[in-house]
Amino acid sequence: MKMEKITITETVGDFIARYLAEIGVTTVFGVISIHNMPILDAIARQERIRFVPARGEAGAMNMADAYARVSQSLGVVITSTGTAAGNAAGAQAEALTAGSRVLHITTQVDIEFADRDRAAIHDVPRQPDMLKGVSKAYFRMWDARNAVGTLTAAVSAALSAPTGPVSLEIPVDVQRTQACETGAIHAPVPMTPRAPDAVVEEIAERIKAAKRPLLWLGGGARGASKEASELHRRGLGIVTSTNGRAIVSEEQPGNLGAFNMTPEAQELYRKSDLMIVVGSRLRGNETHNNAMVLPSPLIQIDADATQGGRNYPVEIFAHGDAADTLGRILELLPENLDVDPDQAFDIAKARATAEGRMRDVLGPYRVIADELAVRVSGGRHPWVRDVTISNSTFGNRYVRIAEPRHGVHALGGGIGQGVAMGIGAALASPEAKAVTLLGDGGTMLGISEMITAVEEKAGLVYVLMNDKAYGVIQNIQDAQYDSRRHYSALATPDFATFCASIGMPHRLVSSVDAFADAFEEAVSVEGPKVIEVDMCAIGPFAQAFSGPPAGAAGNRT
Ligand SMILES: Cc1ncc(C[n+]2csc(CCOP(=O)(O)OP(=O)(O)O)c2C)c(N)n1
Repeated sequence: MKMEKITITETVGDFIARYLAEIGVTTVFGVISIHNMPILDAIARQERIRFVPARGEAGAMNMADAYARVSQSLGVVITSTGTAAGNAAGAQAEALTAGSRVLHITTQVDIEFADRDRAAIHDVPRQPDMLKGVSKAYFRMWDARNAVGTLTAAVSAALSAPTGPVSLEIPVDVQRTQACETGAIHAPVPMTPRAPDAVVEEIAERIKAAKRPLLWLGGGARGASKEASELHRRGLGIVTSTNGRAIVSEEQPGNLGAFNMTPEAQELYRKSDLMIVVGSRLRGNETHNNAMVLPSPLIQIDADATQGGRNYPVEIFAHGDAADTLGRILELLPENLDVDPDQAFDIAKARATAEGRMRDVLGPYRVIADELAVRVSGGRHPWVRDVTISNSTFGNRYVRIAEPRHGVHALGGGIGQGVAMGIGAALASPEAKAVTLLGDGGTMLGISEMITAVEEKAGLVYVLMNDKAYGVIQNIQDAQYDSRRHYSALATPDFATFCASIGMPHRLVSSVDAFADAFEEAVSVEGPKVIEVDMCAIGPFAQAFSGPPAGAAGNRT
């Protein structure tokens, strides 16, 4: 093979650090280890990237995930081989579920020992299999000559629709070798699929003929706010998944938001003569496991070809980018559609009814829900939520957000990711603090990252709903297991003492009337602060929430 002439200027570790900075990465999360030190040492020496040392790889992954969601750019996490990469896997499952643009750079033992089960330190012989299970795509940088190609491919894969976390293994000896000279580094440009003209034309015709058309927007339509809002203005009603909230402003009366499973929503679906689902998985917990009847005909637009007709039979499937496809449909539509003028009023009524019913369930907590509902969107805060009753009831649907990127929650339903997600969201939002809703059970999984929040002076308000239990589990035990409350009582630290020991400001709220003042104070101080809501002092919700599966009466998780 003819070797090209190269000028050796840096190691692969140095090159990786330089590559990331050149393509615009400013923040990287991770945990240092012998197997990633050539990269992290280079990041530190080059001083172009902020490295956030997390307490664990799961937290680092959750931070990178939330950072990616809020910044709408690449989130980067660096872990080590074996246990470290495994620690990140649960959090990466969530990034995969959410389709987050995450680059997971992990490592490998020296290439000579990799995949051979030769018992090198940190070796997991089938690490690639593990990574493949939680990745959109998996890559290995086999040697220095692969460096620019593999990095470009991995970043492109993470950013291109359908977006998702990508794992890249870089063996430690490869990191240490001299890099090959490369040309200028170009930031990868995401590729988006384009729906065929004939399909776009057919969808436009269907819309023109419909009297009560509805647009169901999922997280995949987050980039199509302008187009979806214009379709709404021309006459389409809006309903969203929890991840598709605020793509069209929820201040619009014709937007049902994520109250998508209530009896009133189902009545709207019965009356509708066309639904177009854009960028949504139609998840089980938002469709009664796909048993909920949606309007007919059903049309689907998705950048992910594998999703075509997966959960519901559809008449037309457009494989295309949401913004591009909706934009081209708009060009074929009249300024105002000839639709039933009652539909927008029916939607407003359905939303008000659902919100009223939800507030009734809250009992005393409606004071906190109302305060957050106004403050979160008004202050343009990212709204990060762990899996806790307060999110399942008011957080997921009632508290409004100003922009879709502000909504961050565990789509996969895994508890314990909120503490770290709050940090990632905060670092991606220097303009407004990330407000982060936690349960005490979830907090225990991520609590070590509160130290990271303090160290990084992350602009955060943690609202910790402390009921000293796995509350939702106890409610399920009461409803389905004759109140046998096994394993669901929870010993937690005294949070005030814990916070004091790590330099985290803390305030206990024992009456709902004290919440507004505590919140005001927390958003106005620098850095993070915990507001602990003492639910044992305040008392129960008016109605117990017993989690999924959802009854026909309304939305659950
Ligand atoms: C990773 C993970 N482990 C376990 C569960 C099961 N689970 C669902 S909710 C919950 C309790 C959460 O408790 P807490 O954070 O205190 O919130 P609460 O239910 O009290 O509102 C548990 C254990 C889960 N969803 N995810």
